[in-house]
Amino acid sequence: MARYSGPIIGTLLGLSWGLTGMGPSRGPTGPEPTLSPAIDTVSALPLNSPGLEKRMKRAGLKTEFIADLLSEDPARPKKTFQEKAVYFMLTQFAMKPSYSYATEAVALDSTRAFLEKNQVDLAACEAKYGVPAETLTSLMWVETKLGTRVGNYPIVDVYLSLVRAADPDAIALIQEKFDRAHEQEKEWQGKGRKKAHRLIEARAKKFVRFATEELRALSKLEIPIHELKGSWAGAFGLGQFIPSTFKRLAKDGNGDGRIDPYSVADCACSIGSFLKRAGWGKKPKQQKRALYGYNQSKPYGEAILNLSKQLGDAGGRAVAGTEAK
Ligand SMILES: [Ca+2]
Repeated sequence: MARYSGPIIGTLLGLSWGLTGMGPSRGPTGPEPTLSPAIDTVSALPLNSPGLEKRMKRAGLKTEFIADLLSEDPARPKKTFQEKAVYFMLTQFAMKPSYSYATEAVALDSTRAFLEKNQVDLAACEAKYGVPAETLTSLMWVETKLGTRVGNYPIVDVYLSLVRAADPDAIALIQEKFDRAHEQEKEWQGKGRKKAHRLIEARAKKFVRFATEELRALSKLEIPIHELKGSWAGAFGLGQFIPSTFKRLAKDGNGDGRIDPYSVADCACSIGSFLKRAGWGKKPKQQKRALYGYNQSKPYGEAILNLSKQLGDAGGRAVAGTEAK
């Protein structure tokens, strides 16, 4: 998931992640965590609450935008508390993500076919940002299996739910579900349970600022946000950008005048641009660091670089943009 970690958002997020077990790594959409039967897809908790509105006002979101977010337009799907998404976000400290699917045989076949089909667009992004087409493709595979798993969570609801999650009833609900989901694990009994409860509450409070900033970014996007779907972590499109990152860094790769999160050309160039800004270069160290900027997980970066290598990005191949001119 692409999150801009430069000076502005970096200050906003970087400092706020200081809590134990609260790293910004959230894993891509691909492998949704195993869902405990304790978590309800349709939550018993209503989305709207006085606290939700108060927090959005305090964050300085425009009154009309808040009203639009909370309005029940019969033409749109009903807004609901995204219990699964909130559960995953607040209990991520107990998850063990796996990227093993990145090296499945199907990964090579699918990415090879994708590379061939999109070679013109990918080559253009490679030339512009110096990130090999194979790496751009590998990243899109790991993030969304090349757009076949972009997530089905309503993005606006995910962020509203995260703001709502700071209410005591929401915190208590997630803590109770956590206990039920982990009742067989020794690690999460006794002191472990208390620690988990503390972390859940701390994360719920910390995420308010993040979520209101993402709602603000959504208000500025030139795409229909109420129809936008994505991951439980609030990321969308082929490259799984969160709204603020999309707003700042997404590119119009095919020059049609709009930035489409589902266009291969736009997305590949957006990823290339992100990685270039994050310090992408020819050295493995630079590449790992740039990928870590995209998603703060070492196995994630390794999975992408391994797949890219298997696709023949051939470390030594001259890559435009990183060569001395
Ligand atoms: Ca475009």
